[in-house]
Amino acid sequence: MSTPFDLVIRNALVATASDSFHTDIGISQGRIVQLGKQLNRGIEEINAEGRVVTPGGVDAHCHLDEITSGPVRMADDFNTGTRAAVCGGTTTLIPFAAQQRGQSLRTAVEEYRQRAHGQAHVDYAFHLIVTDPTPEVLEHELPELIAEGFTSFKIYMTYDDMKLNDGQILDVLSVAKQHGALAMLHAENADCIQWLTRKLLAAGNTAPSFHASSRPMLVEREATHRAIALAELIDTPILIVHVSGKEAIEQIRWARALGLQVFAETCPQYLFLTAEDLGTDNSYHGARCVCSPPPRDTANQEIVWNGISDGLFTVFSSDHAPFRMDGTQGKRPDGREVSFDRIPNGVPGLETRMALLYSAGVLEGRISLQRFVELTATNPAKTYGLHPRKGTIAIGSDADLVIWDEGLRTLRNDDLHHNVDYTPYEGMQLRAWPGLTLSKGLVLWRDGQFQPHPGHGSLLACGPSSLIPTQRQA
Ligand code: DUC
Ligand code: ZN
Ligand code: ZN
Repeated sequence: MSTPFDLVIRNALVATASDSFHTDIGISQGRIVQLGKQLNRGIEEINAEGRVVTPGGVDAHCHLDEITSGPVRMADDFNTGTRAAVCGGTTTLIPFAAQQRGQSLRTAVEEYRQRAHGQAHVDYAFHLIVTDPTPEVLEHELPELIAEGFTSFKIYMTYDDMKLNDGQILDVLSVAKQHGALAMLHAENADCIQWLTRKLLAAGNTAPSFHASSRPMLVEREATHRAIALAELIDTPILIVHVSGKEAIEQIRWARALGLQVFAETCPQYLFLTAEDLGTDNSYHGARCVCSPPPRDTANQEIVWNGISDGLFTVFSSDHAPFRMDGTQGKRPDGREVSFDRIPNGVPGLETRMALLYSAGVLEGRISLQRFVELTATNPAKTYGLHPRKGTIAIGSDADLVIWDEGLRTLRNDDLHHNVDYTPYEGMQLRAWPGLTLSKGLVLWRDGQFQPHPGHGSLLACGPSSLIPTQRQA
């Protein structure tokens, strides 16, 4: 008698980025080893009859346990962040190892490795954040880290403690080109934001709602254009992160029309929130939705939806940046209501990303199931060099899967598993939620129950991005 599979998922309607097909899925030692009908028995079997099965989500932009200044602390570490991810159908995360100015990049990576070690329920990789591109970083540390599997890095064009000037950006892009890495750009014009902030504060406009006025669309448009020009000068691909609306999208379409390799990411906050969620009065409630770039308006939401459906966007990420509303370490530093420019930036979204797009995208007819899989799993895995191990359902891939439950439900923070005390999407009607999440063959979420396995997740080394033509790689 043939050896049984460790697990067989029967009668699945599997969706990949290119197809949908009915199949059983045979899993052994954490990998998909066979696809086909009427597979041999498994030691364990799950019947997925009538249900859609997609690859586990790959969230390629989230912030966990980052080192912050003053009293502020991120609410999620690698344990609670990956817990929330699993319960929302995400099985691979790519958070950041952020260099602090004056610190070696290598030391930063070691610090984040330690922070994550033994904590994560699912696999993760790191993007680097380069804030101090010294000759040592550019000539030695970055090339060595790229060779070790840290093949992407984020460059900030704003935030005083992190931003690079144009010359520094060119330096980092040139290392990316030479060594086959991918640079991700946070595109907002720092000087314009600073100037507008000064004026707003001087006029006594301190409420969270003024966060949006201090970062209008044009500051994002200008920086997006500049990022594209800098990348063009170096002749290297870039990815613009968290694109919020029309004017930035126009720049990206323009660049693409010229044949430049400019990729783009958007996030749930630009589909489901508007600047009105930051408040229309002086109340502090809107602090919960303060993130950068800020949410825009419903017309911009529609334009972002167009980019979701017509292929403009390469990846759909959460930009989960977890800060609590209560206590002293989150949106109220030291327990105080602060002016808009001092509110920690970010919204939680690791757990809700997949279900929001599945509900409002697939089940409301805006995008196909294939495009959903492409945006939430396959493209992020390809973009950051984790495909085909991650991001697809294929023989040899890790058995990272989601079995979907369709049916109306109301989104409540009380039902979520992050360590944040709110969700910006409280009360929204959803049409689906993951019924079961499998990570490397292990059931971690089933019928509303989380089955913890801290340490089940390990650090992945990323290969070169599939978006970068091979002749560019060193
Ligand atoms: N913006 C960022 O650039 N990072 C974290 C959160 C945010 O709002
Ligand atoms: Zn950013
Ligand atoms: Zn971010």
